[in-house]
Amino acid sequence: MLEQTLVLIKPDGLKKSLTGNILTRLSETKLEIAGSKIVRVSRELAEKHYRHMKDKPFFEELIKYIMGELHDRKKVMALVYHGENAISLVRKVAGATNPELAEPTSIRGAYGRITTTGVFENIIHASSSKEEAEREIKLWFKPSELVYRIYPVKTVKKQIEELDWA
Ligand code: FUP
Repeated sequence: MLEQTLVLIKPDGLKKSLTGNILTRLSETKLEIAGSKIVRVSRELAEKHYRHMKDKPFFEELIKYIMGELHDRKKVMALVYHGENAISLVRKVAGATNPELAEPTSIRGAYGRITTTGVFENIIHASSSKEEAEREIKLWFKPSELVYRIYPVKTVKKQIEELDWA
């Protein structure tokens, strides 16, 4: 089934200079990258992304983690991978959520850790289901930022102020 999935290389992945290694591992899936960018994560975006974790005791730490406040590296790399069975292929290379239980050669198994406060610093995010992938891709990307789109789009007229080169 043709799918797209959201991958985030989290602030610890960037701080540890693992971007290249992670992209190499993800290329084993033979999926195509449909979009990519570096994002400074606002609290609003972080809370929307992790809305399903809202009641967890570690929610605040999780928000600080994805915003880069635990690593003094306030950015993530966001990517959309595109292709057949993209969601499960990327989840397999990513490994289990808990880096201690993740297969040692998976990205999380190889590079993740659990902090003394109990947060899983698991290096990357990968969408967990078709529904979550659609919600997350629409949250992180505009249609114009993707070279392949699998969700319907519409044209809207917007009058917005934006930065341009001076
Ligand atoms: P995943 O889909 O693998 O990202 O996992 P979840 O959506 O269940 O969890 C989201 C994030 O919460 C994980 F990336 C790490 C963090 N987490 C913890 O820190 N401790 C836990 O016990 C569970 C999740």
